[in-house]
Amino acid sequence: MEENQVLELLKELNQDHIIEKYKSSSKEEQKEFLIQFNKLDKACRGGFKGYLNRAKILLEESKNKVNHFSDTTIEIPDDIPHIDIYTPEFFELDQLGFNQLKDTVFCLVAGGLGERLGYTGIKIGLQNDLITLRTYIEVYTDFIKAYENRIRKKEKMPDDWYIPFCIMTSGDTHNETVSLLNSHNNYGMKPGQISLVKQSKIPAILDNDCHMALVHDKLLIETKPHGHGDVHYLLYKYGKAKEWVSQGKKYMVQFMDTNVLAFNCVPASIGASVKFNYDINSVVVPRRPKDAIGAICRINRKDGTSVVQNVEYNLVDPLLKDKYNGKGDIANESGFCDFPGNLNVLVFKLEPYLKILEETQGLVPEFVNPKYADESRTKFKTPTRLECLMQDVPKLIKHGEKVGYTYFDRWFCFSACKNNLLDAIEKLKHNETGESAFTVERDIFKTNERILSEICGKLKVIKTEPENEINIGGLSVKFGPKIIIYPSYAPTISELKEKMSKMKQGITMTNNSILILKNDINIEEGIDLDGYLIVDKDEKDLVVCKNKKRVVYNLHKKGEGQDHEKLRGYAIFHEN
Ligand code: UGB
Repeated sequence: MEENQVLELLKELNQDHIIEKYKSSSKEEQKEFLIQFNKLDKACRGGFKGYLNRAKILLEESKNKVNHFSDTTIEIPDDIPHIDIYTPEFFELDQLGFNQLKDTVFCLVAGGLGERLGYTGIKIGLQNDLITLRTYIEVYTDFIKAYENRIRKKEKMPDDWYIPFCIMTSGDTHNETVSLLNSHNNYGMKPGQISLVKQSKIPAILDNDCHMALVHDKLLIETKPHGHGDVHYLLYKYGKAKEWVSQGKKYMVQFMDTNVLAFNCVPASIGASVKFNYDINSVVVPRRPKDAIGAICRINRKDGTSVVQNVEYNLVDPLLKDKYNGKGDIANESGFCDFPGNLNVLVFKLEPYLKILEETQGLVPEFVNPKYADESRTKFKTPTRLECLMQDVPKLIKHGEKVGYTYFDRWFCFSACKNNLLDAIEKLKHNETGESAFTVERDIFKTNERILSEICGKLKVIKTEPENEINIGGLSVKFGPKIIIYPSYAPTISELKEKMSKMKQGITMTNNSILILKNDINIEEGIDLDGYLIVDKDEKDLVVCKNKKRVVYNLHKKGEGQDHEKLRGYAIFHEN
């Protein structure tokens, strides 16, 4: 659009404050504005006109507190299969899913800025434990490479075969993602294996009249992220879903940026999609009150139909108060809510998914969530924007595609890094979930300990000395035995269990020891550990390691240390 068309459109859209600013700006600023305006017009679905029209309707509804659930009743969805990880059913699904991995693609949504976390870099570049210092992206690519390795071990695959890995970036994360990938040689992925799709930010809105916000009084429109739901539009727009279907790929797993434990349940979730013939399958776990995860509810409509869907966390409390228990988001006797929680680990059968994209362009419904400045609900505390959610694809289906949910134990597959240290401490003190860098690190060790002892029955921890325990902001945090299992050692729980079952004596370790298992190796006899041990080659005899090496956790003063240490409030040092 040329200058006069832009100004006309601004007039039509009731943006006189921008026209005024335009007129009082320099030629240089005007030029920059016109470039931005044209880019944003393309980025918004339906251009500025479409975007602001939709915003107007949604803001009006929000102002009037329109309740989209008014004609509905809410029930606990009671038909979600609970996959008991201790039973043969889990291993059947794990194996079934593993068999599909050669025809599966992975898609990571990583466009979020992580405002609650307050990390300076992109979240996938953050170290998820301080012992190996592996970043999130490193662990994810390690899983994909380990899957490929095991598939090649089982069957002959063409040399140029790989599991495609797509990453959704955004204006906030794209450049850093590209440079992270470049500086690590794409983490050993093959040429063409990683594809990036970039979401655009969209205009921020000042008030119910849809005046657009300008950046710090400059002649530039302020922009904000549109939400992770953009992933579907981008997979449509860039032709990725179509490309994968034409390559014969069958399933796609979508996942979020900071939950490495999700990979414990990925193969079994694909297996559940196969066994129950789900077109769309979401992983769910027990949900704690006030958790920042959506609640999966059965919604019965007035016309007699019903649907099981995610109710996003900001809506859970008022909805349950109004429609369910009169009390809101509270715990039952088990300490959890009656409704399971969403993890955004989504498994799609690709053919029906592509059909949905072709019919809808992957445009999941938008919503608005303004923080109002006062009771009149006309002005906002900070500019707002429309958002959309990746878990809302079920709202697009028209042909009876089968939507399912698969329920796992929470400790097994969920621990995300979302909150800064202070917020996490406050949440934990109020018995809420911390979801921060130190809770993820603690949970990785604990989960591996439980998998080896409870699921594989092969770990004995001997308490000989005090736990590594530090006091973070008044909270006592125990790290216990630190076990790190690389995907290269066992990319699936089935393989881990098999390897462990062949280990004659199993693993005995003291409660402050560190054990790292790496590479596709076999340990025939077992491990007896009091210290720090990396096992990365075949071992026939009992591996006895008594080196008294320890990892010591040292509290940091506020703001001290490197960024990934600041986020945790501590650093480690290796003691000999
Ligand atoms: N993301 C993008 O790629 N683009 C965006 O514009 C925004 C985000 P958040 P939140 O299991 O923990 C989700 O902000 O609000 C990426 C689910 O909606 O962490 O915590 C971003 O990079 C909720 O139901 O999401 O809520 C990240 O990878 C529940 O599943 C992902 O999207 C919850 O996560 C999520 O972004 C959870």
